[in-house]
Amino acid sequence: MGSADVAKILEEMGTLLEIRGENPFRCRAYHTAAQAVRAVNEDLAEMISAGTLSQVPGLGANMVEKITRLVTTGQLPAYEELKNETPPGLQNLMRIPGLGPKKVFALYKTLGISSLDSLKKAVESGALEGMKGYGPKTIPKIIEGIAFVESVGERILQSHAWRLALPLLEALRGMAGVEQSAIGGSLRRREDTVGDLDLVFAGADPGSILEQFSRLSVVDTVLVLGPTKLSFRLAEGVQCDIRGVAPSQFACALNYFTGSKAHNIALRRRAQQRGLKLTEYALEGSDGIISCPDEASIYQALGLQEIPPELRQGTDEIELAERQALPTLIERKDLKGTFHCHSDWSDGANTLEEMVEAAIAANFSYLGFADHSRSAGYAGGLSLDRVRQQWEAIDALNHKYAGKIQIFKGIESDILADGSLDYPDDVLAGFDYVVGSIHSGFHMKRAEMTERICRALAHPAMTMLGHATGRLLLARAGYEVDLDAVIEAAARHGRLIEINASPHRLDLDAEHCRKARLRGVPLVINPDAHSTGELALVEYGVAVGRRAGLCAKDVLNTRPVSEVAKLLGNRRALEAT
Ligand code: DGT
Ligand code: CA
Ligand code: CA
Ligand code: ZN
Repeated sequence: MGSADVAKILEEMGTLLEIRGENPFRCRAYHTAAQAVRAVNEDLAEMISAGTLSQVPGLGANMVEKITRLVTTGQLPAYEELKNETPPGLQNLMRIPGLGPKKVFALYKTLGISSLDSLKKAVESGALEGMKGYGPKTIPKIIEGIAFVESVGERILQSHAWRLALPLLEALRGMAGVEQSAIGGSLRRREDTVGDLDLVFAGADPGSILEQFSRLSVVDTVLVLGPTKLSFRLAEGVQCDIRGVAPSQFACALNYFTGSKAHNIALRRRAQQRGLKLTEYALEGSDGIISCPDEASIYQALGLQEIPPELRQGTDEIELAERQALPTLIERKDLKGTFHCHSDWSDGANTLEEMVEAAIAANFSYLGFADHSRSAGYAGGLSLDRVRQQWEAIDALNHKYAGKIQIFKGIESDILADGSLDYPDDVLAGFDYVVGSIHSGFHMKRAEMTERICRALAHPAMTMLGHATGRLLLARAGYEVDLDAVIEAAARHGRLIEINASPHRLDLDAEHCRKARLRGVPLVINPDAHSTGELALVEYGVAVGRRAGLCAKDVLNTRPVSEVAKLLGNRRALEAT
């Protein structure tokens, strides 16, 4: 178990204790420990064997013991107990934006509210009115929040789905008789969120393999077990469907269970038009089954270019594939650097130099820092003095790392309520680039919010718009904004728009990335990294770009450092005139 997983469990334990109204000091100890673990750069297992874990600031003996147990055994009974003892309804209430653990505990204690349903009833009966912290402004937000949680259902983040699905694929591959296997469904199409996991395999006797699999300890509840299908729930509730077919059927089965449903329907129709029949098991012609050893041969038999899973959306992909006109989609290895990264100068966990080293290891030839600006007090936003000190620190690093990597001086400037940026113009002009983001005042009217962002885009110092809607997937809807107008403003002023690759955001979304590309607005894939490990998140931004049909040339940070430096330099030269 890596430090990110350990930190997540400690964090969750702190929250569960808070929901239960435990001693605040005890709760805080877990949150502090989670933060400390997140900032650790070394391998936890190595630290444990070297006995150095207790030297990490913020970790008491009790925590060291718990972490050791987690890392060495992968389990922690105290955590399992806590989860089992906390009513799932209370944990569900936490998903409502604005309801933190303390509020959930108060609702439970004073009104006995322990589920979404009972909260809904309490709101409807007016029981919340008059309760501390629930004024006429808060209650409508709670109602909105309940509706949001209901609409989200049981979906999980793509990043979460990979963490669950890869070990299952490993387990499947480890079973005797499995000849081929793959992940399918929305996860293979790299959708932002995933409803359930889908795995496909081929073997001579799929039924007995499925039966064997159903007895593994990861399988919490079996829902369906048959000769070609196993459906089950994992302990945390997520559903997984596994299909098993004969080896000659693998490509058609994988294709079918990759979907999307709309793509499948369009592909079947195309087969019919050509006098063929495509099913989840085979492609058949009038003379019998057409052998398809892989997906490429299915598409080829239908007169199509092979369509990458990310584009299988049932929109224009078949028409493009017919004309051999599919875009050559961007790949992770096309990225040569990135721009929206935080360091411990604001709310990041790592030093500038640690981030630089990690960027070199990630094969980047440039790295831009965009720590928070001064209005973001909660996130350690940089004062004017700190900005200047950071520039000096970056100059020194550029000197030290010359020839290895170029470091750019950026800032993530809050877009203030009136659409202005966070520092005087002469300071803004000193940055190599400015990422403008909204971090406060989310509850504006649509027209007002659109005007606010468009004003920021018009500011001469502005380079790129950060996380365009402020959404947090499965947790918070974005603010109301007319993105078409924002894209138009970006085009008019020559600005860029970020694809924020944090798996919680993925904002701009694929649909609007398409629009931005058509309007000639370059996109930038940014990890919004708050630690060295999070540089790897760019992968999720690449997935969004691929679903939007972006090629390398549509994304600024596929350009080499010389070109990027020139572009940023020209921008500043233009402003000077
Ligand atoms: P999800 O799980 O909601 O994130 O989305 P998917 O796409 O993974 O959907 P899922 O798990 O229900 O089904 C996996 C694939 O199986 C789906 O993408 C296409 C195929 N499939 C499922 N039901 C149908 C159907 O009724 N018709 C057709 N043509 N294909 C289907
Ligand atoms: Ca699925
Ligand atoms: Ca499924
Ligand atoms: Zn940021």
